[in-house]
Amino acid sequence: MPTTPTLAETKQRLERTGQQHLIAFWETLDDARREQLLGAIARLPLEHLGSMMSQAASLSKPAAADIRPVRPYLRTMADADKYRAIGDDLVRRGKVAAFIVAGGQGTRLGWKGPKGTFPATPVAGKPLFRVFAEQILAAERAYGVRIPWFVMTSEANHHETERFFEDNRWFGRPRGDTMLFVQGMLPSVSTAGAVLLDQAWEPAINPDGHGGSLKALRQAGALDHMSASGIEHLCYFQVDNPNVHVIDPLFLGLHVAAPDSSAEMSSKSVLKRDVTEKVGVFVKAPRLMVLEYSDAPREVSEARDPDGSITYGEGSIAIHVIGVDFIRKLTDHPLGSVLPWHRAIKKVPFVDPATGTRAEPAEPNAIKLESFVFDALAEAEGPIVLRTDRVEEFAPIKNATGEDSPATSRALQVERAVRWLREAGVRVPCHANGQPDCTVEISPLTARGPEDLRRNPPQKSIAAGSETLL
Ligand code: UD2
Repeated sequence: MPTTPTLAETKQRLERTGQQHLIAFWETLDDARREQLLGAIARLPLEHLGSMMSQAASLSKPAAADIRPVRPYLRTMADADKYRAIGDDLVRRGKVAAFIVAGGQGTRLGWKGPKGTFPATPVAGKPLFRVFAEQILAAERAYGVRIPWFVMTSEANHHETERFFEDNRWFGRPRGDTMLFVQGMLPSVSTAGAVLLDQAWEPAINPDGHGGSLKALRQAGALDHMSASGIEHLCYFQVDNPNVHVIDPLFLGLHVAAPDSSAEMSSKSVLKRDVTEKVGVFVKAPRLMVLEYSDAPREVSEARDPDGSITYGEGSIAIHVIGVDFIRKLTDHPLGSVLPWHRAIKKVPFVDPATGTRAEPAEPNAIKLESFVFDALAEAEGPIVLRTDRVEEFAPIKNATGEDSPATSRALQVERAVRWLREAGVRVPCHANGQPDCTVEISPLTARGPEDLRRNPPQKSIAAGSETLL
């Protein structure tokens, strides 16, 4: 453990980097707070802030003329079975781990705890973390293998997340097969470049984005752990999507064996619902990238092919497979990773160093820097995209109401369950408008897809108006 720098050393560093105001209240602090402040300052990348901010400010967006559509693989492709078998083999040989990013603050949902503790499923109200854990457990049973699960949290939710896993006895999996680690934090900075103080003894900090997950994996020793246990590929997903197929053999098979893939990084897409849907899309410019909806010129976001289909329609659902060696390559960098910095201008409460009063700004006053994991695609050799089906794999919970809310997610979860049951020959009652006349939930431990239901049908029909948990 490195020792905390002394006050004299810290003063010199603050003077060198123009951040002296961070110790403006030194004389008013007790010993414990002083120690806390020196430790917090020691963790700030003050020497690099200027270059990070100017890099973020000059981040260029591709011009419309340089943007081309991508050609995704389709689940219905002719040799899907061949790739599925390759993926199955990879999982069976213990080459694969699951990786969730769960460090976000989940402010839009308005849920007080970590988002993974949110009750998400339509009948049992299972929390998101349980849904994912049961999927992993089901895959472990099906393949007869242990699948480690890496869980990235942030300083704001780590302890609560850990307690939740503990209270739930690690969801029936061996304790050592789930590894929780904390992502990095960065200072929130005024538009003039001064690090803000959240309290007189505490700089304002924010999580460094899901792109920070790569550096965090390395710093937590997770990459070494993976290499030592033979894990070569990580199935990356977000905390907000209960319909994700955490372990998908077709996706894994394409990632390692598609002719144009070099197994560094692969991504899943769904077709955009309409041109105005607010999702990032995969484009080539000329390298594969995710173009955020806010960055897309209108002639790109609204372009249509002669047959009426959306030209740039491959929406990103934030599901990737990432090679462990590729993460090592990306994180061989003095700042932890080669990913570019993005900036967001936000309202951040702060203590005014001149007056000592804490202000709640009415207007955005601060720059938060973060990096995005999908920017790694531009660094990858031969990244590929697999288009999947929206109902099958994308039921995000982001907002309290309206689009991408718990209600829309539950409806999609039911729609998928009904689809699986019908494919397996189970009769499902419906209303005159075709909507199912039942609420049904299929536990990942009951079936990982319609094939499991076909092999092992739970019942012949579902009762009208029922709430059924299978
Ligand atoms: C993300 C994508 C969007 C689309 C969508 C699909 C970005 C910028 N946009 O939008 O293009 O693919 O998802 O659902 O990513 N997280 C951390 N640490 C952080 C920040 C986020 O772990 O510092 C996690 C967070 O817990 C969540 C995920 O990353 O699991 C997505 O975060 P978000 O809610 O900020 O992204 P969103 O929904 O705006």
